[in-house]
Amino acid sequence: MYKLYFLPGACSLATQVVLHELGQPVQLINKQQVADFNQINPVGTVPVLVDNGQAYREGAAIMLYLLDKHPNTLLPNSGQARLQGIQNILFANATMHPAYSRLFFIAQNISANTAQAEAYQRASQAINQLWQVVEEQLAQQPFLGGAQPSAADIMLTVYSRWGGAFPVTINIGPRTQQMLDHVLAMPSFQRALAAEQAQAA
Ligand SMILES: N[C@@H](CCC(=O)N[C@@H](CS)C(=O)NCC(=O)O)C(=O)O
Repeated sequence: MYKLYFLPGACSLATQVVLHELGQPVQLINKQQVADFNQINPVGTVPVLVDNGQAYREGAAIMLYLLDKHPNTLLPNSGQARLQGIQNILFANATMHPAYSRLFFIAQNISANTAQAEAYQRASQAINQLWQVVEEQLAQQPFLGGAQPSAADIMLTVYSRWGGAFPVTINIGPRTQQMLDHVLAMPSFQRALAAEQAQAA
């Protein structure tokens, strides 16, 4: 069985949703309850996936590892469609995620009120531009990967939930909102949220 180190609501939620989509049992371990997490990941971040005693780090790499290992419809197997799917995963993990990470950074590191307000404003502007890119990509298809949810749609849905924790206005277009609502309602997503809550209790 896979082991997944997670933080409630963090990007590791997308890894858990994908494991459910793949029909893979997973043991969840809350990072906050691990005495020396830096032994597991020297960078201190989740997700960390353990498979057969081997620890895998970095969300996008973990995603590709799992999607290559188990048959699925979340990432095409070959050709241009696969390249586009990988591009979408990297857009989520390496572009959208860091744009949201700025909000967490501001909350934790900038205390002066005016500086904080300005930083939030700039950071949310950058996020909104990225959501606009997503909205345009969804003009021809309901999900980033086409007719059905892809790994990147799951990742973006996890990140979309973060904005509410900060004093910012995040503008999400109607097509994107429809995609997010669909992914959020997927049984695998709801199961992952419930499993995180059960761990916190
Ligand atoms: N590039 C890393 C970034 C992961 C990341 O930033 N994870 C956040 C949660 S979304 C984290 O673990 N932060 C440390 C903490 O909050 O203690 C990855 O994709 O795995």
